[in-house]
Amino acid sequence: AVSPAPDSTHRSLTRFLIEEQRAGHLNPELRLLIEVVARACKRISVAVGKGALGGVLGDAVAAGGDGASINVQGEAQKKLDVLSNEILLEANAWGGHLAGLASEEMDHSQPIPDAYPRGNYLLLFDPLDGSSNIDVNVSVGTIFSVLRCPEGVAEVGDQHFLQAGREQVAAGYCIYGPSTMLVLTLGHGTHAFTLDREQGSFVLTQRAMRIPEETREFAINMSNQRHWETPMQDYVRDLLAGSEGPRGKDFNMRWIASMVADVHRLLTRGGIFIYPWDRKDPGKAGKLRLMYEANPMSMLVEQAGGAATDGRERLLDVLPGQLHQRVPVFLGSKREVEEATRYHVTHDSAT
Ligand code: P6P
Repeated sequence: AVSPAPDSTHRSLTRFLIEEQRAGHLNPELRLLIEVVARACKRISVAVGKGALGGVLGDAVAAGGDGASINVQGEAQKKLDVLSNEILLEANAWGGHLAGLASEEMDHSQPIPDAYPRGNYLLLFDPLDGSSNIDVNVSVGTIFSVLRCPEGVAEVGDQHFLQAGREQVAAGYCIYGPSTMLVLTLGHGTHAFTLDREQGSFVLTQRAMRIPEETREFAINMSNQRHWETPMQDYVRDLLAGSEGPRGKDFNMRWIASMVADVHRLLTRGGIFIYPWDRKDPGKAGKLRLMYEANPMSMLVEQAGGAATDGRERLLDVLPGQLHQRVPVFLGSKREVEEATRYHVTHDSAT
């Protein structure tokens, strides 16, 4: 029998990472980090998949037992938020590949405990993004970002994480949907792996994802429309005018309100995802967090041929001022992101 051509065999994540290491795209320490995060995501997938049968739905209870537990974002934590955070912390403590971790669910970053060896990387994550969708059985996900720890740091603190998104050495998410998929970039393309539950391993199912440069699909929460700034109002007005307006084509809208699911859709078939600044919370620059939501998603999108801005400048060039800062997000099909950004830049230069 003729053996299958080398590329016809499904590659496991491990084989893919070995080949990337051989290509010089990552070193053994970073490979271990990615494999540990992927293994933690498999455990989160099992917990999420149990739903009501796992006894982990609903709000986490505050330590004192009275009322819901509230995180640093001021949001009620779900039991699965806390569980997912613990799974990622425990999985990454002993490996020796990290100098510290930061999470949406933790007020401050944490150095690796003294009991374990320390490595050269910093891991940031949103352990379970979109968790308000858990209770209504909608896809949610884990988002992660990897930075290098600056040289000669004895004890990692928040300030060591404050690097622009262009400094990321790897980024990815795991989406817990009808299938569980890990989408990953090491700076050489964006690649998708599907969890084979029988083997318990991620299998490469899409190498080098490409986002179409044009799109007819936008994702935004329209209920905030009256709170947007003028260029945002103008841009969406023209989208809604469709073929009868200046854009000359009709658009469709999707909003899952789970960033991982909305971004996975546009990575797969194109689209633009927007969470703009709004005057509902004028003190906050939008709702999404720069370090562990916008930056990793922007790297994945750019590596797939898309674009990402904060409405004015490239998102990966935004210099962070604090760990949990928020940022307006425009990302997806390159031409559409450029068009939405043009409305903002033109408006600014005219005022
Ligand atoms: P809204 C989920 O809570 C999240 O952080 C993102 O996953 C999602 O894109 C956004 O907020 C949804 O926000 O205001 O539409 O509920």
